[in-house]
Amino acid sequence: MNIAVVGVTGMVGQVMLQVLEERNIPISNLIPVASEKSVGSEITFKGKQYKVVSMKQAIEMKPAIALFSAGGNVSLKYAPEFAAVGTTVIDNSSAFRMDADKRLIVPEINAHTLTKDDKIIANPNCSTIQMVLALSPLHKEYRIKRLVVSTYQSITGTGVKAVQQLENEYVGKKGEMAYPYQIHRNALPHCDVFEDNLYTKEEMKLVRETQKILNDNTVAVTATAVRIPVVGGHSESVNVEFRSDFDVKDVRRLLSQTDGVTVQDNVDVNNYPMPLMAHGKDDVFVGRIRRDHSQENSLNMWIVADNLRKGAATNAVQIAQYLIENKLV
Ligand code: 11C
Repeated sequence: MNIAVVGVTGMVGQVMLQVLEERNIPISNLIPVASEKSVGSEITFKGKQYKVVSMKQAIEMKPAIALFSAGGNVSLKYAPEFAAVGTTVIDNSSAFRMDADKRLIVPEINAHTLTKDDKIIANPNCSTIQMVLALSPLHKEYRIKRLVVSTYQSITGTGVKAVQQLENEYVGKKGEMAYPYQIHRNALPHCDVFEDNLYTKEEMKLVRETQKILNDNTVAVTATAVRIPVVGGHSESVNVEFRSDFDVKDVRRLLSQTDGVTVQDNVDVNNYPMPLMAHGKDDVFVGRIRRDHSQENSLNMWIVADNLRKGAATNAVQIAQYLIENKLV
């Protein structure tokens, strides 16, 4: 099977290669694609060298699957061109996520809705993926009424320019700024651009994408997304109000039975999820599970995941794996 990785030189593209390799996806020919300035350079995959090709060359090769992570504009322009030659595109940008005719997939939750006709499949935003994966089994059992989420997001979500900014600030060096302010020793209540409603786009993704993935527009969501000087993963403090009551023990049991979720919740030994330990792992880690005594049927929890893995590359590769295993490509 020919698989293209579009945006192969970017942070998510690089992790996509790692995950494709780790999961032993049956690839007869890898097609690494990047912007014109990288065309002709070489990347290593499974110990073999591959030349980076242009978008046009990649489309001519008609790959079965193209994993896209090169920004929304590239996706808007080229994903339909790949789809037109029969390629199934798995797009990590926000370009198609809210299109009514495009699937927004977290495989453990809704891969079963995919068909051969889905030629452009959207990968959700990182902060949404980790939250919905933990919430989906609880929604099925107790029906979520409202979510209040605050995120603590890794600079790797912004990209390599932000990582460079933090590294420069750490050693007191001047350089290009990814953010309007210093990120070292700081917290910016500002992820992505502000919308007219005074929320950021990142915050509104948590609202809209959650409703779409849970297939339930009655779930009310309000979010504050914060960038912190951390690499390794996004953390989220989530307050959940359910329609029916629950037992915290059952919540822990449901979560520990959920594919892709690891419960780390023993405060007696200071056991709780942190981005430092989630880094490089594919699971979503959940801890600090406790009843919210200020309101009925309510729960607090802390959710951490590697935003470049389950939040992006791993989720996309899992979609590819599902398509291959179910002969949908
Ligand atoms: C962040 N969630 O951490 C973003 C990065 O819509 O896929 C990914 C943006 C997206 O800033």
